[in-house]
Amino acid sequence: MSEKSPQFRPSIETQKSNETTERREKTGQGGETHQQSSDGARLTTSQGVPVSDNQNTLKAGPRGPALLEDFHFREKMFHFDHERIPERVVHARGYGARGYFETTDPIPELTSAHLLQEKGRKVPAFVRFSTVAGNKGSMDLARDARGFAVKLYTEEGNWDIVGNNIPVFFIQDAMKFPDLVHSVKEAPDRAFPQAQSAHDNFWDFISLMPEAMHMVMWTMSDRGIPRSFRFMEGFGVHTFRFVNAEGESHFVKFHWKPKQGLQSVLWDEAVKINGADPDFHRRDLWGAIQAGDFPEWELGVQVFDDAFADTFDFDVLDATKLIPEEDVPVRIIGRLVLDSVVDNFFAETEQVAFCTQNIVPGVDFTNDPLLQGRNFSYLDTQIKRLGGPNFTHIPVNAPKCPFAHFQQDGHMAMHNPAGRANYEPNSWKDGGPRADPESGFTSFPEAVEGEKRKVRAELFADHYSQARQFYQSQTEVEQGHIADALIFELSKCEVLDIRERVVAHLPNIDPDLAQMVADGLGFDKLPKAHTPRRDMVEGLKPSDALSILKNGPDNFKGRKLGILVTDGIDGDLLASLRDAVKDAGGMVEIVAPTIGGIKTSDGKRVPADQKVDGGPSVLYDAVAVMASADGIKKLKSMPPAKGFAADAFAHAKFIALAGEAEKLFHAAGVGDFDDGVFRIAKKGDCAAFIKACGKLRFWQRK
Ligand code: HDD
Repeated sequence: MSEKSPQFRPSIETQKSNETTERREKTGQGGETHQQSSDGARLTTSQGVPVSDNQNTLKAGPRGPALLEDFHFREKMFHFDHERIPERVVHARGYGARGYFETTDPIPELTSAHLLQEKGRKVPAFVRFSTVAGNKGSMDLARDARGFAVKLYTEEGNWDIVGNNIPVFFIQDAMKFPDLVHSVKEAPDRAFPQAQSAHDNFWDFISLMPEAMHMVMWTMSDRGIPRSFRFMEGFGVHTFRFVNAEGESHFVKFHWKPKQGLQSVLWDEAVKINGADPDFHRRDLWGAIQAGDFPEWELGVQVFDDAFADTFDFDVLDATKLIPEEDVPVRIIGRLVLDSVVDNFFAETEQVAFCTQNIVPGVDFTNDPLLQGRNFSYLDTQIKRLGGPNFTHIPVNAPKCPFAHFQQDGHMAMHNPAGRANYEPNSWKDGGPRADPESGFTSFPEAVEGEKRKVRAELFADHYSQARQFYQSQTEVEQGHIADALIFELSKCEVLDIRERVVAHLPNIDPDLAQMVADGLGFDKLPKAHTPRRDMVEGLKPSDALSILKNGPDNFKGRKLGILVTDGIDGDLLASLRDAVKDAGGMVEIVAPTIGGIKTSDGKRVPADQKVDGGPSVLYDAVAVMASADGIKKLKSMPPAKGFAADAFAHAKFIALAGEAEKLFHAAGVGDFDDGVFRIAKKGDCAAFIKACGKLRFWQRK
C-alpha cells in the first residue's frame, strides 16, 4: 500500500448513540458531577479542549509511526491505564442503592441521636450489599455471609451500620480477622477456589477455631444462599450503646427486618443460577427498584441494660453470640426504603467507604474486641483503597450536613479550609470552626481498669450452646439443608483429618446432625467429640426468629413467575395468569422456544423475555407451563425445556400446568404430581395458583 492510500475513517464516528438513559449533572443523594457533560455535547479532553478526531492517533503519514505529541491520545490512555483501584480485601463483590431512612417510633428516652428524636424525621441513605469471600467479578450465589452496610446521612454526621445478614461472627477478637480471611479466600499458591468456603484451608482453620461453630451453622444454613438481597435480614452484630441527653447508657443491638419476608434458594439452584445468571442478585435489586417495587426494611433495636447483661448466659461483648428475640424483643423504630439505583456504579457503589467508627452523638461503642479492631481497620482500608485521606470528599462519602474542620491538603483535596486560619486555637476574627462541648460527640464515660494482658474473657469460651440453639430452632427441612451443606463442603476437603476434625465438633451441637454428616461423608464411625472448653448452657429454648421458613412471606409480592409457553396456547388464560401475578404484586417472565416469542391460538404475538435455555426455572420463584398440542412436541424435544420442568419439580416449586404441559413433565421423568402442582384452565384457577405460590415452596415434596 502506498503512502498516499485513501485515509480510513470508521463510520462509527458519525453514528448517534441511541442510548436514552437520562444523565444528571447532579445525582441528588449519591453525589454530583461524575458526568461532566450531557449527551450530544462536544467531546473534549479532560482539560476541556475540543476534540476533532476520536478514532485515530496522530501519525507521521497514514502508515507512519504514532507521534509523541498526541496529547489527546496520551491523556486518554493514561487515564484508562489508571481506571482500576484496589478491590476491597473482603466484600469485594457488592451492589449498592440509594434510599432514605425514616423514624417511625422516636426514642429520645434512649438516645440523643438527632435522627431518632421525632417521628417522621427522614435522612438519605446508601446501602451496599455484598458477598464476603469472592473477588469483584465473582458470582452472586456463593455460599457465604452477605454484607449489609448502611450509611445514614444524618444532620449530625454520617452514621454507618456496617453489618451482615447473619447476627454473629466467626471470631471473637479482631486479631484473628486476617487469618480468617486468608483461610477462606483462594489458596495463595494456586489461586483457587474462588468465592467459596468448600476447601481445605477454610475448614482447617475452622476446625481449629471452635468459636466459629455458631456462625458456621448460619453460613451452612439457608442464610448463606439468599434468594435476593431484598429477602434477607441485616444485623449490626455487635452490642453498641445508646446514650440519651442525660448521659444514661443502654446497650443496643441493631436489626434490619425485610418487609418482603425472608427467602433463600436451594444449593442445587444456587449452583445453577450462578451459571445461568452470575449477576442474579444485583439484577434482582436493580430490576425491583426500576420497576418501582422499592424494597423496605424496618430498623429494630434490642435494648437492654447492665442488669440483663450481668444475668445473660453469655457475654454481650462476644460477637459470636446473639440475644434471642424471645429474651429481649426487637422494637421497631424506623424504616429504610431503597428507591433509587445509582447513576454510576464506580462513583457510588465502588467508592462508598463504610467505617464502623462512623457514629453520631447518642450512639457509642462497647468494648467488644471485634468492634474495637474494626474501628481501626476500616479507616485504614479506605485510605489505601481510595488513595488517601480525602476519600470523605467523594460525594457518596461526604456528609450531607454542614461540616467544618482544619484537615487539609493530601491527594485529591477538593475543599480545603478557606481563609488564613488552619489551626486552632487562633485569634483571627474569622478563625474557623470551634468544638462545642454542649452538643459535640462525647464518649460514654465508662470506668475502665484492668491489667494489660493478651487475654479473652472467660465467658467467651462457650462455643457450642448457641450453635445448638440455632440448629434446634430450624424446621426439619432447614436442618436437612445444614447437614447437606456440611457434607458438600467437607466432601470438597481433600484431607481426611480436616473432615474428621470438623465433624468432631458436631456432636456438641446435635448428635443427629453429627451422625447425618458422618454418614454423608461415608465415615465408618463418628469421630470422638472435642471436649468443650467450658460447660455448655443446657435448656436454651429454640427461637422461631432464627428460622427462615418460619418467617417467610404469605404472598407472592416481589416474587417472579416464569411462564414457559408455546405457539397456539390460550391467550386469555395467559392474560388471566399475568393479571393474577400482577394483583399479587409479583412479576412475570415469558420463556419461549425462541426469543421472538409465540403466537397464541387467536393469532396474537407474545414477545418472550427469555429463550428457554436462557431462562431456566431456577431463576423463578414459581413456574407455569402452557403448551398446545403442537407446541408440546417441540418442547419435549428440547433438553432445556425438560430441565425447566424437572428442576422446578425437584426444587419443590409450585407449578401450574395448562393445555398439554403435563406431557413435558412426563418426558422429564416427573410422574407423580402432588398438591403443589395445579392444573389451570380458567381465570379462577390462576388466582388460586398464585395464592398458593405465596408459600413459595411446596416443602412436603422434599
Ligand atoms: Fe468487615 C468490609 C461487615 C468484621 C475489616 N465488613 C466489610 C463490609 C461489611 C463488613 C458489610 C463491606 C462494606 C462495603 O460494602 O463497602 N465485617 C463486617 C461484619 C463484621 C466484620 C458484620 C463482624 C461483625 N471486618 C471485620 C473485622 C475486620 C473487618 C473483624 C478487621 C479487623 N471489613 C473489614 C475491612 C473491609 C471490610 C478490611 C474491607 C473493605 C472495607 O472494609 O471497606 O476493613
